[in-house]
This record gives sequence, C-alpha cells and structure tokens, in this order.
Amino acid sequence: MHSDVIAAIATGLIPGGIGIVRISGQGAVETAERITEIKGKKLSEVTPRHLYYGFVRDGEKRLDEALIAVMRAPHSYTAEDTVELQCHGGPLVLKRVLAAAIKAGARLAEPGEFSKRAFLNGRLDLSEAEAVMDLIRAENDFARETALSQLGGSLSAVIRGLRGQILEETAFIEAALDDPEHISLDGYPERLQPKLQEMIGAVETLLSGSENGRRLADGIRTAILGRPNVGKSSLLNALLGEERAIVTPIAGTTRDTIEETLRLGDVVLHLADTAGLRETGDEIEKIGVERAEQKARESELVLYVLDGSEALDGTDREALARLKDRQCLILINKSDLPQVLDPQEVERETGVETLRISAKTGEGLAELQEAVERRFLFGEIRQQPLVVTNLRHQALLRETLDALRRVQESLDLGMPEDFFSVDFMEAYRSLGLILGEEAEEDLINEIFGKFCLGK
Ligand SMILES: Nc1nc2c(ncn2[C@@H]2O[C@H](COP(=O)(O)OP(=O)(O)OP(=O)(O)O)[C@@H](O)[C@H]2O)c(=O)[nH]1
Ligand SMILES: [Mg+2]
Repeated sequence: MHSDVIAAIATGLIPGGIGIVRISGQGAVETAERITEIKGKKLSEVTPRHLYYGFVRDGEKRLDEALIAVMRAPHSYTAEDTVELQCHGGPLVLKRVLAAAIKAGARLAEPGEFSKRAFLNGRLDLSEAEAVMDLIRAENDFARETALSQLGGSLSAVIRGLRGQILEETAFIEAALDDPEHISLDGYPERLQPKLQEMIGAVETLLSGSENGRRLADGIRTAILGRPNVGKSSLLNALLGEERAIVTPIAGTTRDTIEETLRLGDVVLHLADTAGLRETGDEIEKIGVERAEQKARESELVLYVLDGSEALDGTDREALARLKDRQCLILINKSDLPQVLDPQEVERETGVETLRISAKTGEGLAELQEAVERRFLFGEIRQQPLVVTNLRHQALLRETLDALRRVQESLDLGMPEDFFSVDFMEAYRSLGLILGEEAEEDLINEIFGKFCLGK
C-alpha cells in the first residue's frame, strides 16, 4: 500500500513569493478540505486542475491566503489524488500549513516519496524519476538539457527498444528448442549476427561520451597548483569575482586548501586553491603542501600557475613531470609585469598547453574559459542526442555490453543456441534495472532516499 495521505513543503524554505505545500494519496482531497476554505464551495466539489482562491486554516484560525488546486488520480505527478496549496512563501507560513495538514490526518512525506509513488504507480520509470532529480540538481545548461530529455523518456525509449529486440531473439530460440520439429534454427546464427552487432553498437553509442557527460553534469574537480607567490589565490579570487582567499606578497600565504564551485562559461569547476609547492621547515605549511599534492592527484584538471616574471625552476619541472598524463593547463600569470617566460618555450619544454594571464588585470581569463570548454565540451558530446550521465545507468549499460559481447563470443565459437539465451537474458535484466523493472525494494529506497524533501 502506498496510498496513505502524505504531505510536504514542495518549495524551498527561504522567503519567496510563493511556497507550495503538496498533499497526495487516497483521501488527500478530504484531508485538505479540513484545512481549507473556498467561498461557496467544498474542496471535494471543485473542478480538478483549476485554481481556486481561498484560505488555509488550522481549526478556527486562518493561517494564510492561498490558491488551491486539486488534481484527481491519475492526472497528477504521483498519479494519486493531489492537492497543492500555493501559499505565501514564508518559511513560518509553510511550516504552519504543513503542521495543519498533518493534524488533519496527513503523514509527513519522506524525501522523494512523491516521486517514488509516481514510480510505483507506473507514471514514471526509474530512469525518468532519476532524471527529475538530475534536473533539480542541474548546475549548467548541459546537465539541464540532458535531464529534461531523459525525463521525457528519451533514454527509456532506447532501452525499451533494445529490450524488445533481445526478447524477440530469446523467445525465438526458446521456441525453437522446445519445438525443433516445427521451428528450425538452421541459419539462425547468420541471421542473428547483424542484429547483434546493431545492439552492441547501440549500447556502445550510449556509453561513449558518458564519462565526459558525467563530468559536465557534475562539475570538474580542478586544482590550482604552483610555487608560492605565483598568484594561485589571486586566480581563484579573480575567477570567483570576490576576495575569497587571502592574498599577500608573502610566500606561503595559503596553508589549507580552499574549495569553491564556480561556473566558467558552460562548465562547472570545483576549484581548489592550494598551498604553494616548496620544501619547507614550517610544520603547518608542510601539511599544506602535502594536501596540495593530494588535491592534484584527485583532480580531473590541474591549472599549474607560473609567475611570468620569473624563470622555471626545479620544483616546477618536477611537478609538471608528475602531471604528464593528466589534464593540465599551464597559466603564465602576471602578464602585466615584464616577462621572463616565453609561453612557446615553456610549452616546448613541458609539452603542456600554456596561456598567458594576469589575475590582477583579468587578461587571459576569457581564453582560459575557452581552453577549458574546448577540453571538456567536445563538439561530440554536444551533438550526441543522448548522453548517459547517471553512474547507475552507466554501470548497468556496461553489464549489458559485456553480456551482449558474450553472445557474440558464443556465436563466434559456434556454441549451441541455448548459450545465447543465457547471456541475452542477462542483458535484458540489466537494461530492465535501468527502468526499475524487477528492482529490489532496497535499491528503490536508496535511490529515492537521495531525493529532496517534497519531491
Ligand atoms: N602584478 C601582478 N601581481 C600579482 C598577480 N597575481 C598575483 N599577484 C601578486 O602576487 C602576490 C602573491 O599572490 P597570491 O595570490 O597570494 O599567490 P599564491 O600563489 O596564492 O601564494 P601562496 O599562497 O603563498 O602559495 C600578491 O602580492 C599578489 O598581489 C598578477 O597577475 N600581476
Ligand atoms: Mg595562496
């Protein structure tokens, strides 16, 4: 049973123009009727999906003025009877309205419970419900567009198509094995081959670009690294547009790492400013340098800062050598000062792309944005209609691919057909889990538990 009446504040708990309390379940309208008043009408008699002006009350006391909408099952987000109370968006107002709904018989909804009901009632499949959350959490247009498209069922449609094909093949194999007199498997492997290749290709397409897709959606872990005083903290501040980190002419200013998330054009960076790299006797600074190195190892992108008015030294060469196989950009800072470093020469010596910037004047920061976008916003990803950004989906697609490749192996080795169906069924199951079919209750609870309250 998932039809008891639940209620939650569906909007944020910060003062805003409007705040919504949502009530859903069998009996939601009757529950809401006990705490609302609409002139000349009972809530249970209003036209569904129309807005009515009225009041929310707690017994005799009016709590707020509200616009009230009733949505009748199955025409609501949860596919259950739902009432939305559009109140004034004050945290206290909304808490009081919610408390009244609970007093009137509703239960406080768990995080994600509305979406979980939408899933359990068949309104959304699991990948679509997950897309709802991805959409809410989207921090850039790429993530938003991907989530919106998957919410509309773009991924589900491809997955369902694949499952249909797999089922057709297994059904045929099973039927032929059951009834060899009437259904012949002669020439079947040859007929299956091109179809199997097509399925494998489809899964590969879904997986390709998914890693970069995930990075784009989640943000890129980025470390600012370099010797003391080259302007790392100044760069962080310049990119943030605020004086976040302390900047002084004293070498060794930054000790602990400072982390901030910011947007650079269409890319989100989780940026860590670190302590300048150098040998030091200072205990605190030493820990800072270790942390800087740790950050660099964990990062997906390193911005290595040099002071353009000073020559490269051993510390730089060593650090850059260690960053060899990593995504790295060298930023030659302080371009407003007389320059000792020549970008082309540094590039030749280190093999790393260089950019001249000035954290002081802002010169080169636009080029920095372009360079980062070029690396992570491949044209490829942008053009691909469907990018799988969700880690759970990626893992299941990889399992599907493995299973389909095992079918190919059996085919190549001339194995009997019942070998095909075992692996086909495994692929079928993995794909089904993306949609939430046969998903265990634990998994479902875990997924929806990560949702926000009121969604
Ligand atoms: N002229 C000029 N000075 C800069 C520029 N960027 C930073 N500085 C100066 O360089 C000094 C060091 O800057 P920070 O940003 O503290 O350098 P840091 O790399 O964070 O140094 P540590 O935290 O000690 O490792 C300060 O005096 C800054 O004002 C720049 O682009 N041009
Ligand atoms: Mg610093």
